[in-house]
Amino acid sequence: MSDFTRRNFLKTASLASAAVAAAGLGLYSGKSQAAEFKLKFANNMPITHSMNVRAREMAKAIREETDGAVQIQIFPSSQLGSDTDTLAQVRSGAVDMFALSPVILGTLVPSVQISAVGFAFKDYEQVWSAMDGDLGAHVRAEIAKTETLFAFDKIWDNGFRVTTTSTRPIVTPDDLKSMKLRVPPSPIIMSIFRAFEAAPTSINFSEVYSALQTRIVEGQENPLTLVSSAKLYEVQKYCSLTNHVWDGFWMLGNSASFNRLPQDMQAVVSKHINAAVVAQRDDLATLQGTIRDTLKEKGLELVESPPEPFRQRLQSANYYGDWHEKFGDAAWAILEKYAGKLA
Ligand code: X2X
Repeated sequence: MSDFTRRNFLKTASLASAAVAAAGLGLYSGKSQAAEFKLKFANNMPITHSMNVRAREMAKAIREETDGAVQIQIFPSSQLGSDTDTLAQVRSGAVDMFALSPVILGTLVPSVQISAVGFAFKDYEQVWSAMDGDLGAHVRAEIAKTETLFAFDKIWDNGFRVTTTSTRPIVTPDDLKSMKLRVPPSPIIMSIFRAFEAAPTSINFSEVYSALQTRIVEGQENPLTLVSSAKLYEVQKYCSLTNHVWDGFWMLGNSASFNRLPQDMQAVVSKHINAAVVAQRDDLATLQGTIRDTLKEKGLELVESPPEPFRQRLQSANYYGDWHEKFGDAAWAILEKYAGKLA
């Protein structure tokens, strides 16, 4: 008998006579038991994205290890609403878990955007040391201050954001001038493209494909792996390797929903979530090897955009100075501990 089955048995036994408890044993043991706890997990990624592939494995492992007591239902592709809507739902508890990028969570908790400062992280070694280290811990503490939300330990990978367009390639910052670009509902992403004097407009990811298709905007910016899995290559021509911001997805939980679970079940859920995230990071790392060829085969024209002129433009627009002031000296020092001096 597993711990969870045993506990259910004891619970039953304390409520009823021994004879009823004995019958109850048959009811509670085995995997056919009805879920005691159903948790809704929402995200904006396509069903084929590594996040959702690993989330399905994670849900299965959690169901098995809790003998069916905890059931996680996955809602990919913004099925429950746009990111803005779903953020409201996870705050109210209508959704129990939500994978959300720090750049969008910044509309609620501005300080979490610190991981998305432009051209801060040079590579994944810096990213994971920061996010699994003190920078991640700082941000999770900020999220916990909301009291309604918390973040699990590990952040899913989205990737380094690049810029796709249908009208012209982006090689230097000047190419962005007045360009109608979709950005997520995100203060920090909005600000970087304002510094480049583009014409950024906030659109939720669920609307991006159609906004590009109908040419409401000329371009958008997202990691190569997502340009591929969301098939944005079908409605874009150029892909400029700007790599301006690293992005991930915090696995947010509604605190009250999670606290309803007994502590041992909480531990099982956290363990499998963190394991799924680590595996998903590896999946995207493996994909990096072939993603450029995949996108070229789909007809995208890949363009190099050397970072230095972009970084200089941010310096002269006082982008680093402004964000340093907003995040504060202490948080900025944590970022620079991993990313090196930024200004
Ligand atoms: O909306 C986006 O661009 C995405 C999918 O990258 C985020 O969730 C920030």
